[in-house]
Parts: sequence; structure tokens; C-alpha cells
Amino acid sequence: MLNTKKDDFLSYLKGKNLLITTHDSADLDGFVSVIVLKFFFENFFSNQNIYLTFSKLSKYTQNFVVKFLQKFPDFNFPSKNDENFSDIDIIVIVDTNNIEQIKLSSALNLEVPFIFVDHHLDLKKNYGRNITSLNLIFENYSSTAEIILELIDNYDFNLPIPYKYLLISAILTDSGFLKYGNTETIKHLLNILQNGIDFQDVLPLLENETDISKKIANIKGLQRAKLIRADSWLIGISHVSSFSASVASTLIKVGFDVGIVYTKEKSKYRISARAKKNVCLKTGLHLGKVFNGISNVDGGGHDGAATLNGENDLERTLNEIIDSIKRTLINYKPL
Ligand SMILES: [Mn+2]
Repeated sequence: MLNTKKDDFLSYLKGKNLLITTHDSADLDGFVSVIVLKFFFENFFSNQNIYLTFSKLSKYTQNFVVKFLQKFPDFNFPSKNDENFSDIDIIVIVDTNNIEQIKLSSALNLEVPFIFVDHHLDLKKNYGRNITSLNLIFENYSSTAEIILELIDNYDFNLPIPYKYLLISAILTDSGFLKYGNTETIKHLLNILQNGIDFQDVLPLLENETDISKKIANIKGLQRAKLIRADSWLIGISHVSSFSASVASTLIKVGFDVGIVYTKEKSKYRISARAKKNVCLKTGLHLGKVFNGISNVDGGGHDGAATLNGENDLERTLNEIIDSIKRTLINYKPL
């Protein structure tokens, strides 16, 4: 990240009252990015209010918070959301660049500008109030936490140990424990870890006891899976009533190259897809771009993971997705 970019970002925010938030059902990366950014701003700036707010935390994040507090009982997570937004000058939105994923009507109704700090595909949507020149959107980072870490690192800022645990946890989960990471991800981890944190101490915080409803969703999703074969590629389609992302990952684990799973409630539906990393690298498949290219829906994501929300027309959308994925896979000619 260019230093001038960081300097511009911070000098714009200096002296302004800020609200930091993230996408709905905040995952660990979104949650941690908000917490660490608030801590940094509070120490870096003076005489300005720094608020944060969440619409909802994901179940995984909630479980993490419980375990984290057993390890650091004195750590002060914000006990409740800041709700008085009357003096906010600007909103910093982390871990998404899609306003549709923010479920905070009271904050969004404020007529104030906002800036994105994110590592997802830059949707380049033209939101009138987004100061695009100040956005820190870098698709080559495997987590937003790494962008925040680099920002902080520049200013010789000493982060207390619990905050380091938070950042490591976010980087590990968002990079799929490095499966989706790169050399920079490892450098970022090394950077935090070398100051006296034992890697093995972090891992227990990230263990996930799968609850029974998720297990059942995974099993039912597998039972209902339909196989579509395109050349030597295997695409799996299934449906569940919740946990579609987890089920899509499960499809990949059992042998599908691409897993597509939908949930439907009345006319509204949600589609999650996962693809094997090596399939994306080989064929150029980018699920985020596929989803973003479907008309009349709201979708996006990464090459190997994407989500879409739509209304009516589930069949049409599914067919469009399958056709687009098939086309990319079939066009691939091994050297
Ligand atoms: Mn993220």
C-alpha cells in the first residue's frame, strides 16, 4: 500500500467525528478490523469522537468473543453499540464495499460521506457519498485486518498483545488458515508473531464447535446435491434452509470443483458458491465476477467464494450462473 494513500486517508479523517462499521453478520475479519481501527484512531487522533456499531455478529464471531474473554478477561469489547450518531462527520466501512451488505438504517440515513477499507473485488459502484479517492480497497490482500495492520505499522504504533491476537485470528480465518493466503499474508503474520506471541496459543481461540443445525444442513445439502459434469469438471448444486456457504464448502471438500448452494425464503433467495483454488488459478474462474455480472441481483465476492442475494427468478439466476461457470471451465485448454 502506498504511503501517500495512508497519509491522505488519515489526514482527511483527522479532527472529524468518525463512525466505524462493517457488513451485517460480521465475520471475524470485519469485527476485528472495526475494533482495531477504533483503538488506533483513538490513540492516533485526539479531540474527536470515534464511534463503532455492528448490526449483528456471526455465530462464529460470537463464539470467538467468549473464548477470547476467557483468555483476556480484562479486555473491553464494546458492550453495546454507539447509537447517537448526531455528530458524525464521516463513516468508515470495513470489509465490504457494497452498501447493500450494511444493515444499519439509522447510520446510512445520515447525510455524511463514507470511505471503504476492504479487500473484496472493487465493485466500483457509484455511491454519491463515497469519497472514492480515499478508499483503501486492495483485492490482493487476504483479509481487511492486514490492510489495517499495514496502516498502523507505518506510524510506529505499539499494539497491545490482545489486539495482536485479534489481528492474527482475523488473518488466519479470512485466509482459510493460509489456504487463500500469499507471501504477504505470511509476512504480515510473521510481523505480528515475532513480538512474543506463540502461534499455538492463538489456535484454540479459532476452534469451531459445529452446532447440530449446521451439521444437519451439511448432511442434507450433500444428500440433495445434483452433479453437473462439464468436461472433466464437476459442479454440485444443492439447497438448504440455512448455512448455504458452509454447505458449498462441504461440496468442495467431498470432490466437486465448484459448489453452488441456494436458500429460498418466499420470493427472496440467496446463493453461495465455492470453487477450488487450483480450479480458479487454472481456468481463470472468478465467482465474484460471475455473480457480479448477473442482472437484477446483488452479488460479488472473491475468485473462490461468492454470495448473491436476489428476489424472484431463482431458476433464471441459477441457470445464468451455471452457464457462465461452465463456459469458463470448458474454455480452459490445458497446455
Ligand atoms: Mn474479510
